[in-house]
Amino acid sequence: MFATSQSKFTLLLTALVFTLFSGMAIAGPKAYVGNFKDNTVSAVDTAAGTVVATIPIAAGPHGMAITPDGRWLYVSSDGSSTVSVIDTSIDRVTKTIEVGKSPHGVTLVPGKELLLVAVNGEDKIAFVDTAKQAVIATVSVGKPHTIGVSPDGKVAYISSQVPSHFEVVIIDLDARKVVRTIALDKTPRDLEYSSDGKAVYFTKAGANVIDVLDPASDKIVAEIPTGVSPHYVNHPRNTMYGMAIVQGPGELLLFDVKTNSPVRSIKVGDQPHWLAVSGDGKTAYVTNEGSNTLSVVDIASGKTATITVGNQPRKVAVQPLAVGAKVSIENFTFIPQVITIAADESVTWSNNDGGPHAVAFKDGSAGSETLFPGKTFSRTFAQPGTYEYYCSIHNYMIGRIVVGPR
Ligand SMILES: [Cu+2]
Repeated sequence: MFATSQSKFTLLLTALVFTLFSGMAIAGPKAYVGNFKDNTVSAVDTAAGTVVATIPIAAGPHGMAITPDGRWLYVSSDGSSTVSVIDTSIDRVTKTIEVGKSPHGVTLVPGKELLLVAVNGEDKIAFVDTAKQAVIATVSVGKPHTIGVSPDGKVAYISSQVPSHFEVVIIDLDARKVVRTIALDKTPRDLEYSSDGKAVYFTKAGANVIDVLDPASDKIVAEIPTGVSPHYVNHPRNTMYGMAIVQGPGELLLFDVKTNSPVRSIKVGDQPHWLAVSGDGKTAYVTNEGSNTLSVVDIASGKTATITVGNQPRKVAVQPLAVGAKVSIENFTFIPQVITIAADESVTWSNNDGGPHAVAFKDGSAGSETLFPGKTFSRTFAQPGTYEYYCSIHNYMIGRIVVGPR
């Protein structure tokens, strides 16, 4: 009798909790914006278009890099000597790493647990082991600003801003040695290695062009005309066009990466600074330092929307759409909340929490038994589609598997 009424009560409570939380939306990937004047980082939910957290950070948020799974964000502070590590599942700084005075650009090395930091104030590149969260090596480079790394993780190209000795410095990352330098006539600004590995792009102060360097020959093979004061430049992942931020006219310039010629200019805000592209390559997020906004640009149509962030927004990074097959259950949360896989791939959930959880699907298809701490559950998804799921013990814990074509 007692057992029955207790289980009835549990059922009722579960139904109530489910009703309360079933209206909760799954958040989109987040964009992170460093507000240079406020010493904060704004976390923007790109699905809702709203700032969902403002994270205090050491003075002068400068370079930003986000891990491919979208979990960890690294932010250097040029008014300080640290790189802050933000856990994006809680939007808080969980560690600060001492790297040396006035760190500028930060870049993750593909395929390695390695973050490179341009320590401008101490004329060196710091190699940060992201597992140990500590500097494990340094290589001397004069006044380094930004770092582009080849997709195979073997070489880094660095813009070096030593007065009247401007150059691009090339480091062999395995040997941890400077192997070549390329002399320049003007101060290099942003430098990026294209995601397809075919070009290194950079801009220079006082030159209204994008320099295109062929990493196979280390020769400058083209100069693409821009408006006044080009800054960020790259050919981001999953995009058809190369992209540059042109500060003078306040524009996002799209260029053809085969012919190295301009295609289209899209008006953004005042004094734009940087951009990041969504994981599907469809949307560009542009910081506008002069208008304290983030422009959200639909690349295909050129349509823009605006989100107000903090003061003097400079760098921006966007969580990629997490691709892969692993969901970690931590702190009553599925991390990442949304993942995309191809049909016939499987997903494994690991309970890394202190108590039991269980995976249940909204369509009623087979979920897991109760997963005690340390236990895992795997399921293969044969059919493309969107699979919403939740924890049958804590209904407010929700997630989504997006299964694409084979
Ligand atoms: Cu649970």
